[in-house]
Amino acid sequence: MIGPDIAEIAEKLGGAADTATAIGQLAAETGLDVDAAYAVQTALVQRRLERGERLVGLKMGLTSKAKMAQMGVDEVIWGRLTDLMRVPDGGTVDLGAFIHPRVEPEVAFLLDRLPEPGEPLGSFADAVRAVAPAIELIDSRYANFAFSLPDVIADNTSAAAFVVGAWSPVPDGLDNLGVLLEIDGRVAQVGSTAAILGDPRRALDEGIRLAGRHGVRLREGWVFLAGAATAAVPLRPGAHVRAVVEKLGTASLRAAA
Ligand code: OOG
Ligand code: MG
Repeated sequence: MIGPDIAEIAEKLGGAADTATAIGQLAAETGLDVDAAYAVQTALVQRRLERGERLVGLKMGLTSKAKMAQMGVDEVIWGRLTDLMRVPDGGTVDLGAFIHPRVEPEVAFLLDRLPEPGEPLGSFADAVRAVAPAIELIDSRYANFAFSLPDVIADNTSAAAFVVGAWSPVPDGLDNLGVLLEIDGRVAQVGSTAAILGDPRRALDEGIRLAGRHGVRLREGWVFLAGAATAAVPLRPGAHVRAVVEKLGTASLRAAA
């Protein structure tokens, strides 16, 4: 039997992102399973690298129950971040580049040297140099933001843009910090870092393990987004978005009017 055409699916998803035009789901009709979906993601990100973008990190998805419930998918997933996706803290994003953007509050890690394959993972403090509040802007390339697990993996887990606030040294506990997502000064979502796999540090273990299965190693200097602590909120023109994480501070962005 001939398997799904990885390059063709990556081209469709890449085209959808480039033109900010939604497409229909692809996995069911092409027989895409999780492994093939990661192969599509690799090809999709390769397309960006060929245009001169650089890999700058990894992101986790669906690490919180709120997100799993919102999206109707219940497995932890990971995707890749490139330099072009990064928006400076307090920066403005042009909504014309997106289909139906949503924002979610996250915790980011700045990675230190990670163990070689086979070497035991030392302490979290050895692997992570600093921590920061972050906002992820997700933008599914699928119509109505609706997808199956292989669909969202192929679509680089809806990655579109991200903002990282100021880095701080790793505090003692990261497992129960209050998280707010504010839109125009009003609280839109409330949560806790406990929502991220019980402790966002666990997201790093999962990221190393799951990406490792596909031969991807996390690199020193990379940004690691541990996953949203709350459900995501639609980003409207002119909105000012701020994520607040207790002890870590804030990250913000503005949507152009
Ligand atoms: C998939 C990406 C989920 C998170 O933090 O849980 C994600 C989606 O919801 O479109 O980035
Ligand atoms: Mg996210």
